[in-house]
Formats: sequence, structure tokens, C-alpha cells
Amino acid sequence: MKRLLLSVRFPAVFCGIVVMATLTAPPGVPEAAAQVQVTAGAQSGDKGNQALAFLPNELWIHVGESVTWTFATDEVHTVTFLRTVPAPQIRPPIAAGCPGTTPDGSPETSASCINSGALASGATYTVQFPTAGNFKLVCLVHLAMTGVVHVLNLSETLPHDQSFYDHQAKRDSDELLADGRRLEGRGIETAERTSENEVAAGISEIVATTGGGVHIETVMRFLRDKTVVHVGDTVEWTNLGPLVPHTVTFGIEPADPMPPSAGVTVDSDGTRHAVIGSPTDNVNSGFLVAAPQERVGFPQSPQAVTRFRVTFTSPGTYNYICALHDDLGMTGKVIVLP
Ligand SMILES: [Cu+2]
Repeated sequence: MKRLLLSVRFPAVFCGIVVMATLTAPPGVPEAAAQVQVTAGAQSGDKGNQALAFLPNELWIHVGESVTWTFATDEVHTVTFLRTVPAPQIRPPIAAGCPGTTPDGSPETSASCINSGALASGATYTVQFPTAGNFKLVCLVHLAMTGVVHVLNLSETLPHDQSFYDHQAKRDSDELLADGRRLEGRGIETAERTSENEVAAGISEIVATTGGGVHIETVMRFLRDKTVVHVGDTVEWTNLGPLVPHTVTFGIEPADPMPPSAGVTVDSDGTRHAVIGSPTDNVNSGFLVAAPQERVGFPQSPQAVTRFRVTFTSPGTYNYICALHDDLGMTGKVIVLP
């Protein structure tokens, strides 16, 4: 994968939850502005199972307090508060930011955008909240990875403390990663039932949470990562989940993996199709992903491409990657026998 930004690369450890002691100031001494510590993302030991989630994704703090997110995974995320005043900002592409990034510790005011940029592997980002209100949080990398920060006036009582958030983050991440293991099992079972020529290119699901947010759990793997066929056979890849795009890329990874490479045609059922004659051919499926679905008041979504077919015309070993997730181990091979 081509990193969108050069984030500081810490050792690839799963950072888990940072526990912060709550200090009570002695009488007469003003308390330091309190700070809540939470996490963006969780992953399995092999990185293949990714919870695309703010953990937890609903927080209550007082005016003047701040929230620090630790980016716990090898997969990148952003902490982004798009501008909402005077009108909601159009969601920008990740490369544009909103625009660019804002410094660590920036204040969220609704009138300008806050954006950490794409971070991973133990990096942290803090946002201050000087005014009361409800502030929606998004990740610019992952559609539907959202959360909310409720900022209350000092006269109101906070419903939860840091230890509650620590427990909730642990529970959410355990549940999501368990869902991921179940999804992976389902993908492998499906592969065992279907023909050798069919490969799941990733599998994912959306889980609704409180506060109007959602979590996404995704398996960044080709389920059946080794396929054995004969010359003249066609292999078909299908992305089995929503929202998380994948590619099937042979040869040199293109600078922009979103569009299909030259020579990729479209079958009558809308599936993209390529013919490969040599293990050195450069062929890219382009993004395979289901379209965001319908919303009242918006134009109908176009039918999206979730499948890719390749017909192999000569024997050999054909290695391929997902151009987005190969650094998480999303790779595969097709062995073509005479
Ligand atoms: Cu992928």
C-alpha cells in the first residue's frame, strides 16, 4: 500500500487501551483540564482482522476538556470533525483532507474542520472542546466509521468516567474481533462449498452502536489464498462485504489502484474481466466494493462492481495482492496447470 501520509512508524504492537488515573486536585488548587483517552481501531495479531471503529464511539466530557485518540493498528485511520457551521461540509477525499491537517491539540469549533491526517501504529492525536454541543467524528479513510463527543456544561454531571470507557473499548474490540473470526470462518466454509475458481476478496459487516454511530468489522484476506486451476480456466473474486474496497492486482502496483487497468473489459453481467497470459503481466481489477445504499432525498446509487474475473491462458504461478491491504498480509496466488 502506498501510505497516504508519512506517519511516524512505531513498532507494530497492538496498543490496547491506555488507562489514565483520575487525579483530584487539593482544595484551592484548580484542576488541570481533564482528558479522556480512547482508541481508534483494533486488530488481530496477524493484522488480517480489523475493527474499523472508534473505541468507544460515544463520549461525554465537560466544556474545556480534551480527548486523545491512540491509533492502535497497522491500518490507518483519521480523527476528523468536518465543519458544520454555517452548513455541513461536503466530505472530502482522504488525500485532500479538509483541507490538509490541523495540529495536535486543535480546538473543535464547528466553524472549521479538524483533521489528524492518516495515522497508525501507536500515534496519538488530541482535540480540545471549548464549547458545549454534540460533535460528530468521522474517519476519512473508512466510510461509516463514526462517533460522537457530547460536550456538557460544567453544571451537568458526566454519566461515565475513564474506567467505563476503558471497559467499553475492550468489550467493543473483543466483540468486533470475535465477529471477524466468525466472518473469516464463514468465508472459508463458503470457499470449501464452492468451486475452486471462486475466491472471496475480503469480507466485512456493519454493526450499529448507540449515539447514532456504527462500527465496521472487516477481514483483510483473500479467503482461499491459493487457487489451482488449468490453462483456459477463469477465476472469479468477489468482495463479500460492504464499504471496504479491495483490489486484485497482478504485477506492478499502479500509483492509483482505484480504476481498472487498460485491457480490463466488462462482462454482460457487469463483472470486470481480464485475460492474463504471463506471470509478469500487469493487471489491476480496480476497486471492488458494494455501493453505499439508498438514502431518501438523494439520487439512487449506481450498481457497483464487486466481482473480477481473470482467464489464464498459460501455465505458471501468478502472485497477486490487494493494492490497499497487502501490508496487512492480503495477498494470494493462482497456480495454473497445463
Ligand atoms: Cu484489501
